[in-house]
Amino acid sequence: MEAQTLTRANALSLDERAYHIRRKALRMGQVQGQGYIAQALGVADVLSVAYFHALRYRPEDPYWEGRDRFLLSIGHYAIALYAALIEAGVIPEAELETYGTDDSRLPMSGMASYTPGMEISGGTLGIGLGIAVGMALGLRRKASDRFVYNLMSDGELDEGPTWEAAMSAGHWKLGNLICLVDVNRMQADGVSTGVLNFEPLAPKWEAFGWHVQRVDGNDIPALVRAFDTARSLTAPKPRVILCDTRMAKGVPFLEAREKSHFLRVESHEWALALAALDEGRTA
Ligand SMILES: Cc1ncc(C[n+]2csc(CCOP(=O)(O)OP(=O)(O)O)c2C)c(N)n1
Ligand SMILES: [Mg+2]
Repeated sequence: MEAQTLTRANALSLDERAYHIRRKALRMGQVQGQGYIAQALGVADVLSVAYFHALRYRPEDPYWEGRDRFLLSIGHYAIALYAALIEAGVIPEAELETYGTDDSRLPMSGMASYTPGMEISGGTLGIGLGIAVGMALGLRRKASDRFVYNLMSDGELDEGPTWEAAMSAGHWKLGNLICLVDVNRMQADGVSTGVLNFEPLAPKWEAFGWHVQRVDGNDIPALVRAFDTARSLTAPKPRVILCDTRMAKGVPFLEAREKSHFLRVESHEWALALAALDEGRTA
């Protein structure tokens, strides 16, 4: 089954997967007319490398015990993960059209009980890493060789429980835990470092006992190298990949929007957004 996952990954390039993830996120945004679209476009390359290079999973059996766990600590990024799960074949493509509507399995905030492949429920920021630490400890006790990935945002660096969890992971030397931080430098109230300066970021994680890498989160080859390093390292310590991403990456007129946390897009602009994405792809 792992071989099947690899075959799927090889069928299309990671660039193409990221492009498909962006297109699907835009389509879901269009269904609602608004949403956390800039985050989805920004983190699409990270998700492409996660789901089509690194993670072990069975699309037809999302709760397979042998899967790597992928936790979405940031419930509002659900649109991004849905796009990746649809691209990965975990969720049927047609469900994309139900995004955020009544009775949909794809609510606007990530809910574990609604959606296959959604490991935890989101909404309250700052708790994903603590859950990931617990899962990593549990897998270690079962002598499992699977990884727990936790995708979190830079806004969550303002939350105290993040650092309690980070300290615990260092204390327990959780080599099976890989944290991905989407450093898009933005949060609801404005520029992240203006709200609460978290820099210098790498030394903070290092001081908590983590192996730290900082990469351009929109550079797929760099992400592949970082994931490979995180997975192959023998040092008994948790690993964090700080991913510097650009919000709305791939759609320049949305990249230029200042209020990027929750984008409202006019009905005529969706076609323009898709055209801009396609143009960037062929350029
Ligand atoms: C504990 C908690 N506090 C506040 C909020 C409200 N909130 C929702 S999204 C958000 C911004 C958090 O920053 P980040 O995730 O970096 O924002 P983005 O990059 O998506 O703009 C906030 C404060 C929340 N969901 N949970
Ligand atoms: Mg942010």
